[in-house]
Amino acid sequence: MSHLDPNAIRTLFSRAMSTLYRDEVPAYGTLLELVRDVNDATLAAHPAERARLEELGELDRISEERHGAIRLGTPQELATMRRLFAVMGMFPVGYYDLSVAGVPVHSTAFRPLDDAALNANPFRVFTSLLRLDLITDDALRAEAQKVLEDRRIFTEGCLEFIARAEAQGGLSAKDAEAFVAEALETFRWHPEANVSHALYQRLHAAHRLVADVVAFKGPHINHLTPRTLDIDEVQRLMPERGIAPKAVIEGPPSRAVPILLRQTSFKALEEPVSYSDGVTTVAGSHTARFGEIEQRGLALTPKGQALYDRLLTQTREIGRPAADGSNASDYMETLARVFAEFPDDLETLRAEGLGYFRYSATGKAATGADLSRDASALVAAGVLRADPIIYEDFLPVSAAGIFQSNLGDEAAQSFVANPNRDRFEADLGVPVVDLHQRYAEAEAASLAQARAVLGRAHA
Ligand code: OOG
Ligand code: NI
Repeated sequence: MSHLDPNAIRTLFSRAMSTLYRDEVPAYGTLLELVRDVNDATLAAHPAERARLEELGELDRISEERHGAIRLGTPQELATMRRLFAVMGMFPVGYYDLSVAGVPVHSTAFRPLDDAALNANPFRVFTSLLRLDLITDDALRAEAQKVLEDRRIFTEGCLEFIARAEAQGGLSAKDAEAFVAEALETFRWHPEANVSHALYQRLHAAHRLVADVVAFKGPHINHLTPRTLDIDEVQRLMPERGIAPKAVIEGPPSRAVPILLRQTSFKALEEPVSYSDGVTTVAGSHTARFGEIEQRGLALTPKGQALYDRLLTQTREIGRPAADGSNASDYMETLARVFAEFPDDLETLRAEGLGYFRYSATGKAATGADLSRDASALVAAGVLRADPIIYEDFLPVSAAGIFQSNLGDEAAQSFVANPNRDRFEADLGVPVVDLHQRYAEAEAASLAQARAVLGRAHA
């Protein structure tokens, strides 16, 4: 029996998630329309960029979702989630400790690994695991743990399809469709909470995020994120469409050469929820779900990442963005000023080893002497070209900013930095893929291949 390509299963899944979420969160549909309008206007104004995207085959799915996010409660949930995403060709890349930023979770991103899979569909899911160990109230921690251990977030059908995919090495097209329908149930919103109103309030007082994970029957998808070609413009236009953007865009400032990842979101909506202790039902609300947009750029080497981290720290020492937006323009100005130190043309970024590049032969003949020269010399000689490798991962400070702005505007609680990657990987059941290694390998492979092409042409 032939199996459906895991990339195709991922596309079935990301489209189903998009439909589900637009249905559940109408403001998200409004954001998607705005993103599409701004992308259309940007492409119309920049024909060369349009032609480049067309050549890359990216044009027809330009405004589709690039990622989503969930928050899990137990190690078992995380381990099963890893198996579920593997069926769709998504694997855990990177370890993000968010305790530093006052959010009691640590995270990874399940995503496709190689270029072909990323091109087919880059959809990723930023997946966090609640760290009950950071909750200091022993009694509350025990109660929360009990609630989490008793819940079942996967349907029986979903678990059967995962096992079948593992046993057979894949799923038929028919099974894949049924699997996606079952998997969708895990990410759905449940307006009936899993706890009493009193317990919800205690969880909420410990940390809003604890309530968001523990009080519900499943890890509702808390946002989806399409790609925008002009994030500043979408941020500016959100209020005109009746949606409230978070105070600032996370990540680097606007630049000639985009680097890493810029993100912003609209603030989470207050939604009706009913709480029950088994006898009485209480009507209340919960704030969790929002919409986000992203714009990606050059992946940075460890050297480039260190420069980014230093400049971001420097910016935030001058002033952190306030949740109410009161210092937003000051913050964005400081960010731009401090980041002036970061080279902003492709040639310098490459020459200084700040970013990762994909090399290819231009078709111009190389001389015998050329063959032994280094990549920079070959680019200078016009026989090789270097294109930026796009960053496919996340940024911990930005992720914390996205979390915070959607947990409400009250003061952020802080925890002592407390990464525990070993624990996370033990819970996950596998080590996470190293974030930099993938880019370094892609660069090296492209260079080796380009050199081979030059060598053959010369021989
Ligand atoms: C995840 C926030 C992180 C991103 O894009 O950095 C994230 C969450 O709120 O659960 O999605
Ligand atoms: Ni996100």
